[in-house]
Amino acid sequence: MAETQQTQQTQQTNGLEVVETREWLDSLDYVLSKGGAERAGRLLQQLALHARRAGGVNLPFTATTPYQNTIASRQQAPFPGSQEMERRIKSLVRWNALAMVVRANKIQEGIGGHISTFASAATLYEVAFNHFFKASNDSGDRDIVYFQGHAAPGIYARAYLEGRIPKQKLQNFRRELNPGGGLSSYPHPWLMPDFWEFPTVSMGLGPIQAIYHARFIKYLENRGLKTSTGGKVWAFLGDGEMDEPESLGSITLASREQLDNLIFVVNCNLQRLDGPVRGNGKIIQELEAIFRGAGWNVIKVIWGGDWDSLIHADRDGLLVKRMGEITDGQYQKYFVESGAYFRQNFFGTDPRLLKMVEHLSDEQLARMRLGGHDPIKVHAAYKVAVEHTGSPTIILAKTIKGYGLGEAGEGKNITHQQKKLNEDELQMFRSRFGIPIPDDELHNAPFYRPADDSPEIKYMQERRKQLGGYMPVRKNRATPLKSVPESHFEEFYKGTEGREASTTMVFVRMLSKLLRDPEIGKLIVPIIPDEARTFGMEALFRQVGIYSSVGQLYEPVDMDTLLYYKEAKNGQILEEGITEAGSMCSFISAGTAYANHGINTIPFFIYYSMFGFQRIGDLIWAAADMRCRGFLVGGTAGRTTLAGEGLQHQDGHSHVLALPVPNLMAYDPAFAYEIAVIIQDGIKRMYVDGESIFYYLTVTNEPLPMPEMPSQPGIREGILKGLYRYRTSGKKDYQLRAQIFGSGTVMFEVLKAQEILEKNYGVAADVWSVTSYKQLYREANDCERWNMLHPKETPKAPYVTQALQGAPGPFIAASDYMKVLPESIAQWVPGKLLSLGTDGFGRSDNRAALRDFFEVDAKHIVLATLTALAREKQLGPEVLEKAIRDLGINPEKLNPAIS
Ligand SMILES: Cc1ncc(C[n+]2csc(CCOP(=O)(O)OP(=O)(O)O)c2C)c(N)n1
Ligand SMILES: [Mg+2]
Repeated sequence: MAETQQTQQTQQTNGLEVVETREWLDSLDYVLSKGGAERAGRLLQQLALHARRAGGVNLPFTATTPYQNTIASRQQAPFPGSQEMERRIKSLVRWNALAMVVRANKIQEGIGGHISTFASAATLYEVAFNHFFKASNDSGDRDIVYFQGHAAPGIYARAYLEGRIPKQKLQNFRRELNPGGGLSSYPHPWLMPDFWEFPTVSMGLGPIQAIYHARFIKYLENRGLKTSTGGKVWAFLGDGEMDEPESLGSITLASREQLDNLIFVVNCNLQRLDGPVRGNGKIIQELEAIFRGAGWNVIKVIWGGDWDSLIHADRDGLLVKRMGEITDGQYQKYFVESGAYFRQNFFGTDPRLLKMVEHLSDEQLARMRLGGHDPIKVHAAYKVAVEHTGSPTIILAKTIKGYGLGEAGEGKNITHQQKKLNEDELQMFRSRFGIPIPDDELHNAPFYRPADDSPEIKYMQERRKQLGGYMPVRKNRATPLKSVPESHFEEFYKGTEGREASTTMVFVRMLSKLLRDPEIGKLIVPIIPDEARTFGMEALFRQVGIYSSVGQLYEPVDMDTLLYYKEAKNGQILEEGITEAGSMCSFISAGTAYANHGINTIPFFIYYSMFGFQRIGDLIWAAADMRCRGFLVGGTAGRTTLAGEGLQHQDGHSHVLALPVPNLMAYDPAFAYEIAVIIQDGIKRMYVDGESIFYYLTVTNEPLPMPEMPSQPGIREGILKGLYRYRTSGKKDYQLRAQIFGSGTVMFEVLKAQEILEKNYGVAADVWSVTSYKQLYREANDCERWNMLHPKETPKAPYVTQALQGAPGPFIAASDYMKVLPESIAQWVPGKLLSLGTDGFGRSDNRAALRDFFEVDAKHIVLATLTALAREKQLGPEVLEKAIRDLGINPEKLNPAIS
């Protein structure tokens, strides 16, 4: 009896609550209709405040909004184009993208390719191509688009319909080496320099680059190097890709810098390669929370127009509540299941929900479109995004992976890898998208392009014409520099006249001179990840200022000092804070501005050499692909030159890691004049001659007297090619001869060894400066291969062989890098080469101790030279034994390479 009473009471309370809720909602509706969204928003804020004051009501924190579209249907902008025409064009693009992959795999099993990524993103791209992507506007500016890498087939398919890519090339998708050429699997400017601008297929590199690119555009504008014209940076990304640390790691920079020129479009097809992105959660909600929290404008495009009337009728929020309960894994299940299953499983939990859809057949239910497949919803979102000011925008669009593939893979876990369709599946796809290809031709998956004067082709051409031309198009938009100013480099040829200077100091001085140059000074972009003081660059703070989009809103603590921390709107230094990845993205933006913006900015990115290739190697690889220009400067370089820092900081391998990057010139200079020659020539090659190369230069912080450039002929050539004779032994009464290579600061140990050898052992050793093993290695390989391919012609001798020809005695190399670096050229050295280097983990100690430990100091170079002579039977082992004793070397010491 008591129980029944209680139930009755609960029902009454519930009933009251329903009535009360309805009254409040009606009142809110009234305010909404009379005062609009803003007024309603203010009212809700006041209500929340009042509730807290009057009743201690604390609204729970929520970073997300309900699982529905951010733009309500009544707010959405009308669609400006012909929906039907655009649907037909999109179908054509879909078909050709699919055919490209299917054909490639028919011709050659296992050649790969992706169908389902573009299938899910087609609407997202097509709406942008037809209505948003600006190739240029009146003032010549344009949108920058980062296309999702493995959606490439769709982008090629469109270019084919536009008449920009011939059928032959489409046929050779992923078979680039076929006669007549083909199309690269993914976006690669190196391989298709007239087409692709950004290599995006290494997940995560697209988003972080887009952020820094958008910021760099503002930098160019604020510094007066570019006029502001409202171009946008678009990045099309995968929802799985958002798990990469690079995807999320810099999003606060975008909001802090108010990058309203940046739009992320995340294709939330809920799947990645293996399966669901968040089977047990909701990726859209998760990303919304992250990006809202970071201050982005978030636009969710979840439900298509088919849902509008249901959502409108959902007065009590039952439907939206149910939408929010379902996990992504379950949504994916609905994509592959029947309408009956959907009805029962999704709506069947509440009779009121079931009632809402009773007028819809199972068939209709199954076809209810998602937001990312609805051009009207997508268009509305883009329009809001491009008009939004004050913060970056992210659009989270829900789609189905493999959309349109049906049984062949729509929404299935295997869909990412699907590249083969049987005839039935092709037929189904063909019919679904209305492609006029007869059944008996389907087995070949032929491409289909209507005539130039067909309504579809005319429409798409007209749309692109209106928007300024085709996309993507990559080209060099800059005019080359006329020359490199010579005078800034001259002082460095003279050396420091006995004063000690580190090569870092030399470099910084050179940079500061270049910054003063009336022609190229403004084009220099110094980029530093919070290391300026480490490199003694703080004088530049004052000289050219640190870039800040808002200027300096505070009184700097060191205002009364000469070198105060000066931030300015037109500041030139990009002081990035502790992010090598972000700094590298700035480097790429500046180093590719010649192509992207027609501006010859010359980036100098200065960082701890250990945190370059090792940490952000993939971005350096991307820079190479992008034909990026500029100078990467590895500071505090060398395993034994950086004193005290130990294992994590001492770099003895960045030059080895630089070897694989084909268009990267890597130098390990010892002297000021070498740096001057390399930088001067580098600017000329990149910005006057327009070569697609960039530079890696190591500089060190050991103060040493910088010598004058020797006056022998060919020295500049030697520096640039990688090797020249720096000092011939002056010893006349020698018994023995040897040749020693030195690089970086270890060169100074080599010079000391030269003296000891002359004085104590009767050895006349010549000293060679090796500025670049990489250059020597590459050139020698080039000769080697030419000789192999031209057996009857006079063989070419590599530069290193020619330069060393006739130099008497064995060869010894010492550097602050791994032994393998000199050994990479051993076969072209005309004699035996013994290499000393710094294999192993670093230690915290001073330079002398480190060089002893790694066996690259003068005494070890002496011993190595004597050993090399002994191996040629010019000395006996007793001399070596005595030398070991005299030099104070412990023969039982630990092997640094493995300790
Ligand atoms: C750094 C990196 N790791 C792994 C891959 C291999 N890969 C290519 S696509 C893909 C799945 C992508 O899923 P998502 O980002 O959701 O894109 P979708 O195809 O679903 O649009 C993976 C793992 C890659 N390209 N880059
Ligand atoms: Mg995905």
